[in-house]
Parts: sequence; C-alpha cells; structure tokens
Amino acid sequence: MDMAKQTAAGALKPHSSHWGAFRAGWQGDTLVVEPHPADPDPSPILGNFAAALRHKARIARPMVRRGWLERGPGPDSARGRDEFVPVSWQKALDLLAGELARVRDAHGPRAIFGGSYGWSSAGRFHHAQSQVHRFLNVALGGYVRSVNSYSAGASAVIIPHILGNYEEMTKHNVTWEQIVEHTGLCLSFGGMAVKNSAVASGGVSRHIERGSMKAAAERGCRFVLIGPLRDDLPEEARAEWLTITPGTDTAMMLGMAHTLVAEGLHDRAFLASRCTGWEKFEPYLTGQADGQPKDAAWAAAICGIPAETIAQLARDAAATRTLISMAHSLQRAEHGEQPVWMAIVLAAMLGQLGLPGGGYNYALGAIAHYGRRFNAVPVASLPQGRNGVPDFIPVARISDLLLNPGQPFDYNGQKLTYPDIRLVYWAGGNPFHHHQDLARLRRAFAQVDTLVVHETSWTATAKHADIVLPCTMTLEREDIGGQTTDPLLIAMHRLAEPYAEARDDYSIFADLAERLGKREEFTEGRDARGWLRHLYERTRAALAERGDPAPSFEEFWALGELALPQNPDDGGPLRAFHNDPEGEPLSTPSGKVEIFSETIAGFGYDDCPGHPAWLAPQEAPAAERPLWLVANQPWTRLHSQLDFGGTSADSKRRGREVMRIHPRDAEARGIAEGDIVRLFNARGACLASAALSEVVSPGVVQLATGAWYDPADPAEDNPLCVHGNPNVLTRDAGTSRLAQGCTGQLTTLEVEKFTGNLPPIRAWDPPAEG
Ligand SMILES: Nc1nc2c(c(=O)[nH]1)N[C@H]1C(S)=C(S)[C@@H](COP(=O)(O)OP(=O)(O)OC[C@H]3O[C@@H](n4cnc5c(=O)[nH]c(N)nc54)[C@H](O)[C@@H]3O)O[C@H]1N2
Ligand SMILES: Nc1nc2c(c(=O)[nH]1)N[C@H]1C(S)=C(S)[C@@H](COP(=O)(O)OP(=O)(O)OC[C@H]3O[C@@H](n4cnc5c(=O)[nH]c(N)nc54)[C@H](O)[C@@H]3O)O[C@H]1N2
Ligand SMILES: [Mo]
Repeated sequence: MDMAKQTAAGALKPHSSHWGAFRAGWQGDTLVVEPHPADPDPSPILGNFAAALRHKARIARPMVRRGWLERGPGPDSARGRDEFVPVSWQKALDLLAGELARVRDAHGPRAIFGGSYGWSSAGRFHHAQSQVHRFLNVALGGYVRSVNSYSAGASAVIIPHILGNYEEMTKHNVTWEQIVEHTGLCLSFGGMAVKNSAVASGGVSRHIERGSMKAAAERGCRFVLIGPLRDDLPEEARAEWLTITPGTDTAMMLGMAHTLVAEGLHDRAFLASRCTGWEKFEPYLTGQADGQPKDAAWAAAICGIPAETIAQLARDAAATRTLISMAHSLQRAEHGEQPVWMAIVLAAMLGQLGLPGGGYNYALGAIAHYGRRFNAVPVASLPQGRNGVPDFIPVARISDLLLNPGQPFDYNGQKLTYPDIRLVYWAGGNPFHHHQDLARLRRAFAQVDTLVVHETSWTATAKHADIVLPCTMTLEREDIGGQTTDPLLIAMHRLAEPYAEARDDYSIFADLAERLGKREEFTEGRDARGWLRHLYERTRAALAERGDPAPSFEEFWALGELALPQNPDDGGPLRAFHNDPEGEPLSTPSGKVEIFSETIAGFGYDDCPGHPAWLAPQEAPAAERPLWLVANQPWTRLHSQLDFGGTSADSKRRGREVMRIHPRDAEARGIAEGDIVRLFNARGACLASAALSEVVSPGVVQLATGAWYDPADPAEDNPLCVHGNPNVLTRDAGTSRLAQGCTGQLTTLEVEKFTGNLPPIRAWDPPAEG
C-alpha cells in the first residue's frame, strides 16, 4: 500500500450504493472511492461517483417551466422544448403546494399519478420512491399507483399462478453455494453476466457470482449459455455458447421437452405426484392437439439451434443434476410469460425442482439478490401509509394511462379502467430512460396539467417537467444501506455537502406537507437522523430478541457496518415441497406445479393460453427491419444513473454510446469499426458508435440502455436521439393481457452508416434558462 492511499484510508467513511458497498473520503478536492475491503469482485460502476458530484448535469436550483409559469397548468406539447425559470425554494414550494391542493380539490387524488417507478438510491430512508408514496398518502389521501416492475413484469404475475410466491422463487431457492457443490449442468438462458449481478437494490457488500461460477466450473459443472451475446457469462464459467434467435427460447425448450417424452426421459412420477395438467399439455407437445409435433426439428427451424444440439441437451439434462436459470431479459419481451412458464415445465419434467443445485431458479445472476442466504433479521424500510385510491396500472402502461383516460384494459383476469390523470409526480426514476417508444411517451406527458420531478440531475425526464426540484445525491446525506439477502447493514456516512441549493427529498416533502397542513403526520416529529434511529431499531430489536449482539444506533454508526445473522441454506419452499408434496404444498391454486392453469385458461386470453405455448411475435425481422436489437443493461452504470460519471463517460466513443454488431452484418452495410451509425425503424432513430464484434450473434445488434435521451431538435415531434438511447426504437406494448409487462428488451430495426454532419451532444447540459 502506498503512502497516499494510507493517508486517504484513515479518512475514509463507509457508504453504499446499489452497485456495491464502499468507503470514500477526500484527498484535496478529489473524492477517493474504495470498494468494501471484503468484496472479492467490486463493480467498476463505483468509478462514476467522483466526477458526478459537481458535474454540470447536477440541478442547482428549483426551476419552473416558462409556459407553465405563464399560462398555468394544462396540457402542453411544449414540455421538453421550453425554457426554465429559476425560482426560490419558497416560491417553488408555494406553487407546487397550491397546484397539489387544486388537483386534489377539483379532481380528487385519483387524478394524481404517483407510481414514480425507479431505482433511486440505495439507502432505506432517503429512498425517493418510498418518500413520494408516503407524502402523497399522508398529505393528499393517496394516488394512482403502479404495480410490478420493468424488471419482472411478466414473471411476477405468472409465477404465482404456476409455481408459487415470486419473492421466494427468486430469492429463496437455489444458492451459489449449492451450484458450487452440486450442479452438473447449468442451462443458462440469457446468461448471468457479472455486470448484472454487480447490482442489488439496497446494496451488496460481496460480489460472489464470478467466483462461484469459477469454482463450480473447476469442480466440473458444465455451463451452457443460450443467448445472443457470448459475454452474458463470464469467462470463468467456461461456457459453451448456443446462439439462439432472440425471443425464441420457448420453442427451444419445447423441442427439448419433446425429446424427453419421445425418449422416455421425463420424470413421470414427479409429473404425476407434484404437477397438475400434464395431460392437457402433452397433446400440444406431441402434436396430437394441433398436428404439429413440437420436436427438436420444429424448434430448430424457429430458434436457429440445430435439432441434434437441442435433442442432445435434453438427454444431457436428464442424465445429471441440472439447473435451469433464466435471465429477466427473456420475459421483457412479447409473450414474455411463455419462456418463464415453459422453463418451469421443463424443470418439472426433469423432476429436479427443489433438489440442491437443480431445478429452476428464475433470475439467478440477473441481480445480486438471488442465490444467497436470507437474513434472519429484518431491515426496515420507510412506512408509506395508507393509499385511499384503489386504481393502479401495470407499471409499463404509463403512456397508455395518460393517452387513454377512461378506457378499459385487461390485467391478470381483471377488466380495469385508466383513470383521468391531471398531475404526475416523479421522484427517483427516469421514465425517459426506462420506458419504450419515447416519442409516444412525450405525447403522453403532454396531456397532463402538471408534471413534477425531483431529480439530482438534468435527465430528459426533468427537462420535460413543469416543476423541477433539485435533490441531494446519496453521498450528500446519511442513510442506512441494507437488503434481505446481504449480510451487512451499512452506516452510510455523509461524504459531501449538498450541491448548490439541492435538498433531501424528505425535507422537501416535509415542507410541502406543512403547506398542506400535514407536517406532523408526515414527519412524525422526526428529523432525518431520528428516522435512521427509528428504522435501525427494527433490526436491533430483532437481534436482541435472538440473543445476538445488538449494538445501539450510536455504536452501529461508529462501527460503520453490522454483520447480520443469516438463515440456513435450506432450499426454500421448493425443497420442502419436493420432500413432502402433501404436507408442504406450493402456494399455487392446486398446491402443485401448474403445467396447465385453470385460472389462466379461464381468463380466455389468446396471447396467454392455459399452458405454455410457442406464440410467434409480431415484432420480428422483416425486409425494412432485418436486425434484432438487444437493448440490455449497461456495463458501465446502473440504468441511466450517473451516465455523466467517469466509468460511463469513458466508455462512450465520440461522446456516443457504443453499439455492437457482428462483422458480417457490418460489412454488408459498409460499416467500419468506430463509424457513427444510425439505428432506425418506424418508431424512431438514434446514433451510436459501431463496434464490430463476434461476441454478438449474426443478425443481432446490441445497444445498452441508459444513454440519456438527447433530441437533435427538441422542437420536432419525433427527433433523432444523437446520443444512443435505444428506447426511441422500442415498442410500447405489454407482454400479454395477463401481465402487461415491459417488452423493451427486443426490437427490430435497420442500421446504416451515418454520413450527415455530426450533431452536437447536449444530453448532460442543463436546459436553457429564460
Ligand atoms: N429498452 C429497455 N428499457 C428498459 C430495460 C430494458 O431491458 N430495455 N430495462 C428496464 C428495467 S429492468 C428497469 S428496472 C428500468 C430502470 O429505470 P429507472 O429505475 O427509472 O432508471 P434509473 O436510471 O435508475 O433512474 C433512477 C433516477 O433516480 C435518480 N435519483 C437517484 N437518487 C435519487 C434521490 O435520492 N432522489 C431523487 N429524487 N432522485 C434520485 C437518478 O438520478 C435517476 O435519474 O429500466 C427499464 N427499461
Ligand atoms: N451493470 C448493471 N447491472 C444491472 C442493471 C444495470 O442497469 N446495470 N440493472 C439491473 C436490473 S434493474 C435488472 S432488472 C437486471 C436485468 O437483468 P436482465 O434483464 O437479465 O439483463 P439484460 O442485461 O437486460 O439481459 C441479459 C441478456 O439477455 C440476453 N437476451 C436478450 N433477449 C434474449 C432472448 O430472447 N433469449 C435469450 N436466451 N437471451 C436473451 C441478452 O444477450 C442480454 O445481454 O439487471 C440488473 N443489473
Ligand atoms: Mo429492473
């Protein structure tokens, strides 16, 4: 260790982020960030902090859109094109409190959309989404909420019908420890890229995934990656790579299932004792029902993997301890329910659900929550109060909500109606990052009377708002970091003063609540420190109850972290069910694995029938859009957060996001390494820098999400994004009428070399003031 580091180390204070626990301190005016010393594989995303703190992209003062200030609330297509007027905090809060009261009194809280989806920051208290929900409940009587996530829109709805509680099936199932010890074959659909398991909501102190795959592979576990990108598994997994056509995994799994039946390799006893509906599914599989056997040859023609490879993989899976893992990505696509369901059926046919290191673990490796032990004590989160409004939307139906007030929609067996929204309140999320078809989203946001955004920085969402309130970022306040499957509770110390006039979401909401006569109810008389003490007490009391060391808040704060006891690695409800199907039934309607679901069949949805099926997508390559776009999670940041930070900015080329393309597809289009290219389809277009790479399958291009939307000419209705945000291209349609999940992962398009004058990049510039 050199001297400089030693000097710094003395002053480092603990903090945490969704991408890892760390310590940081100042060396002169440079923020030094060091990963948690016990982290074997820290994330490079930590490198985004230092340059971000005082970047010009930070919001300095409260701002109000000129058109809103002059003309008052109302639908306005000038959103995103207008100037902003700086105002004092006092004026901003007075205006906003007045507008909230107006909407509540004139239309009721059912006219306020407060779903406010987004990852915000890792601390349990200053979690912006929880803060805004609590505020709207306490001060206004509620809000229209959103359910489920962009992550798991389809799976979170279908898994409870088929296998059981979603949280348990993802988090309390097969662990990395079991994989290291027991798994013979891991079929990894969509991979388990370590850049993805860099991240866990609430923080992660030890990144164990790479090391676990290495240890498993060294013991002899065989990893097979099924997906369009070779680097979806780390080199340490020594994986074989099967390049599947995107969106066709269900067909491949059916082909494997057919082989199992044809060769008598399926576990009939397991299907009879622990599943329902096999007899309804089997005729579909064999073709007795529709004349088309779903055999390996049929599957090969759809998914692009040779029939013999599919058949052999089925045989291999039946011959050893096999784990099917499935990335979130497969279900963030049209008919995303189907691969989730079919993977469960395939695992049931192998009879290994619930065995150590075998069966099915949805989303293992997609985020660092999964494959770990559960804490034996709770980590508190901010209580959100009672929401008096029953209405909700599946989260990815935001544009539909704003564009179709009063219209009906289907969701999970219910017929619901979109309420008439007048005010949208967003804190801790970035819909111009996360949502699809951004031109449509702009039209949707133009419909409302008022859009309020709390942000740390000038995201495109902030630039489309009417009232923008500047917030502290995590480094500028104290908090507690923790989540249910990480064994460390982190005392997140403050590392910097708030930027310019930025304030904590909490203190903003407290002042707004005061103006609405609800300060005491919102704060319960606590300041931020008081809340940290209060939240910590939940964990401390549980520790004391167990007879474990239970330090006081002051001791915890001084120690900087607290190791939490964890439960044994017991395999969860699937293990219990495997061992005792009668005594420990699953939480599904039948108590068994539902290969056929009477419930789902009863909904009568043609896009999600009563058993898993291959349903060809509408979004498929065609003459004018011959390539698949995989719009996956970025390596260099969490979503769009700190896009302007060091690691993220350094990964851009000529300021633009990098798109990977197979050399063969590049050559056919006259595209060379480093060329600026235009990606386009009927919905929109963006620029990116081309990287030629055989890591990408032919026929596929890959552009990660998260580059901030940067319209060449904001005055246009559907401008070119000059920076490389793939969501100008993606389709805004639900997975099916069952779950209505996000389908942003896959889209189809064409790519060409961009030969025009290169437009400047202004993504991180503050908007014009006037
Ligand atoms: N095409 C396509 N689109 C996708 C996906 C995909 O695979 N393909 N993936 C989807 C998935 S899985 C997800 S989860 C979403 C993620 O979408 P989001 O969660 O909306 O993305 P983030 O960039 O994390 O947005 C968080 C925002 O909160 C702000 N923030 C951070 N801390 C604070 C704070 O303390 N206070 C306030 N007020 N703000 C704060 C950050 O600056 C940032 O703008 O994207 C989805 N979009
Ligand atoms: N570094 C980093 N890590 C993250 C995040 C981040 O923003 N940055 N976001 C976090 C969040 S919120 C979530 S929900 C998870 C998301 O977890 P995922 O959704 O699983 O992650 P992605 O990277 O979008 O997709 C993983 C891979 O799936 C493959 N894939 C895409 N379509 C198909 C298909 O049809 N079939 C097959 N077999 N493979 C396909 C792609 O090659 C892609 O690289 O990641 C988390 N981890
Ligand atoms: Mo996600």
